[in-house]
Amino acid sequence: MKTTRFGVSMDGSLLAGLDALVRRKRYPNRSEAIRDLVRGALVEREWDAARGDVIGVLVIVYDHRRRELSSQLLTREHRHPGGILTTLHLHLDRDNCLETKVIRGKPAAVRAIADELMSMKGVKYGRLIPATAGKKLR
Ligand code: NI
Repeated sequence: MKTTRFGVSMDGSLLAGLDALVRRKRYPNRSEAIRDLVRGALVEREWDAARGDVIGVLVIVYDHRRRELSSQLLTREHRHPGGILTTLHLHLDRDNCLETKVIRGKPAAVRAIADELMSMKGVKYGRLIPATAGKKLR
């Protein structure tokens, strides 16, 4: 495939941020960093536009001492028996638990399940990572 060069303009602070990213992630150059960012954005777009099932990985951190949160999470998860394929639970410290959940379904349904869990009181951090193999899942 032919590679095309093109100019990119950005202000100084954004460029400083890009250079910091290049150093931190050890990219060989700015071009590779920009290519990676574009690929990441395209994966997410492809994921959202998919007609079939997609996979999302949800990461949440919550305070397990928060009253009933663990059982409320379980109750909600049981409403989506086919959606949440697996959960990994890690006791982060005395108070906090980290869970990753692999969710499968139509893009909007996966986002809805993730939003439902992330928005619960006591969930301190939540992030959904769209995952794709770059083609339709069977
Ligand atoms: Ni725990």
